[in-house]
Amino acid sequence: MVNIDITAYDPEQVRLMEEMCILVNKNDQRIGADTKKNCHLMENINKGLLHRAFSVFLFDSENKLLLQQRSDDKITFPSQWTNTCCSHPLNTPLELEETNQIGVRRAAQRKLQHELGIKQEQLPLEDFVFLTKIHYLAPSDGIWGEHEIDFILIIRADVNFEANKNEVKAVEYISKEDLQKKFQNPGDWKFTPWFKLICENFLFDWWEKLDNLEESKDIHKIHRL
Ligand code: DMA
Ligand code: MN
Repeated sequence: MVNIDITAYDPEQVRLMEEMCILVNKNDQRIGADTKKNCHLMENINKGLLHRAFSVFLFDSENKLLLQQRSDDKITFPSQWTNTCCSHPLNTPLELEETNQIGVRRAAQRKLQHELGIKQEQLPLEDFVFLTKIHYLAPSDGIWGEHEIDFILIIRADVNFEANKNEVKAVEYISKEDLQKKFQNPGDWKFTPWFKLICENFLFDWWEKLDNLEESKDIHKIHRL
């Protein structure tokens, strides 16, 4: 494994790089665990290292999607605009539990609280709708990148939030039409690669069918993007 000095980054983000992510094979079967740091170094990714992740898309009662701009302190993909919340289930008994994706749901609840200050009571575990999984690889800046099996979770809720500035620089609710316009004309917005991939392949279709999400479920599939 490569050894990279990351002490010049934000100390809190450096601390979080010690979290233990879940290593998986291409079929999302657990094969071990490694630090968030090792999982996100391109040198390891290029050798095949793959981990489990999730992406939450939160829609309010007007069917607007809550977007976040990642903070400038994030080590991977800083300052980029993306979906409501993304992170990793950790290698702990509670977040490893696979029945009904319960471990991933717990991780989603934990990180929506951590990044956006949304109280867990506003996000019951059973309200997350698990749609499908996406396998993708995306470099960030040369040193860092992502290579994940990403569980897609949709939740519809009107929530109160208070962004954690170490994680999130800005938030914005956006309609489908306005997001489509933003893709045409991004101005100074840069989008994360996984958010772009999900938008290009799935999101606008799911958005049309928010009242019938059952139809959009493909829970045994891993889409390779
Ligand atoms: C990682 O997100 C997960 C995906 C789907 C890209 P992240 O970099 O925001 O993770 P964390 O919030 O744990 O730093
Ligand atoms: Mn990751």
